[in-house]
Amino acid sequence: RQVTLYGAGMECGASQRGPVMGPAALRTAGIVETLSGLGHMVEDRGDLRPEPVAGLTVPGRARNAGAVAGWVRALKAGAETALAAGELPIFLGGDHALSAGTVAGASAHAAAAGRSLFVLWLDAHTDFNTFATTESGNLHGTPAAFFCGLPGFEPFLGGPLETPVAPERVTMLGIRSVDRAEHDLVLAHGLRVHDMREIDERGVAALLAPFLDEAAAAGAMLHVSLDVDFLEPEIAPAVGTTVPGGATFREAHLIMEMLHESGLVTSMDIAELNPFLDEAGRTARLMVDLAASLFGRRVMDRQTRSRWSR
Ligand code: DIR
Ligand code: MN
Ligand code: MN
Ligand code: MN
Repeated sequence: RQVTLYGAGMECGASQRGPVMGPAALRTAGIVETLSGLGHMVEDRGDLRPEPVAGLTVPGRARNAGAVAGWVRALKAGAETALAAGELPIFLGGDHALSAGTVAGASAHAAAAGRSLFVLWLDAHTDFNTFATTESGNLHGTPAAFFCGLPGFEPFLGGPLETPVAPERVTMLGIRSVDRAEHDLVLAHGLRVHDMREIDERGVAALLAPFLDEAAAAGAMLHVSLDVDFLEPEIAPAVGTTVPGGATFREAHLIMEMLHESGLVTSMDIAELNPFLDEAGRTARLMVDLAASLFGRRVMDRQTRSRWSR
């Protein structure tokens, strides 16, 4: 399958400047060469541009709603087009509001293809605020609520989302910062949220395995959305919203290796990289290395196919 890269250097959903440079940093860290070197056909399609959205005003605290809406519309269309063309698109962020567009596009494509969409959300945050609950006004805290079809997001598309993702098909790993109202919404909608405590106690493999088994049994598409702040800040400092106690290097790589062996991933986001906060590119390089694990890099060829082989 052709792997395609799309820059989505939005930062209007974030609190700090810098994510606009994320796509360039991932390219500089060698994402094209790394994935090509694993034997994939990789094509960098350059940067997407937001659609112009004029005169959009929203009640409440949300900041830059019009600018974010322009990106959401462009990314939804971009994801649908890429998937319809048989590509495996990777969206290079850019703040995490980008996933409102990419996941909406993936779910629209899945619905048209008669398949279900599963979403793996790797993040310190559940990003399940709405226009009504956001305390910060930063719309990167809302994309999961949007693509699960919660009410009040009409400004994003200029109407309702016609193909929401079923919340029970969303698994979140790495969670350790959730606002109060957001917490209640997540529980009410039945997402599978595994916080860091659960990772400590059970390990990432035990949490991820049943989700992948279910997605495989359903013949589903799988979108993976990776927020840099999923990771422990000591290994991934280049993000504006670090939270201590994140996933370790090996936990993150194990997830990527399992995803590769599942053969299920059909689209991906790498979100929230802020190169302005990086240390000599080490976070950008780590993100590229994680992508490499998802696309098949490993140390030893296994003698026996693991349960993740298909
Ligand atoms: C917080 C933080 N829940 C908010 N969210 C972040 O602003 O809604 N998401 N940082 O990445
Ligand atoms: Mn996020
Ligand atoms: Mn986050
Ligand atoms: Mn964020």
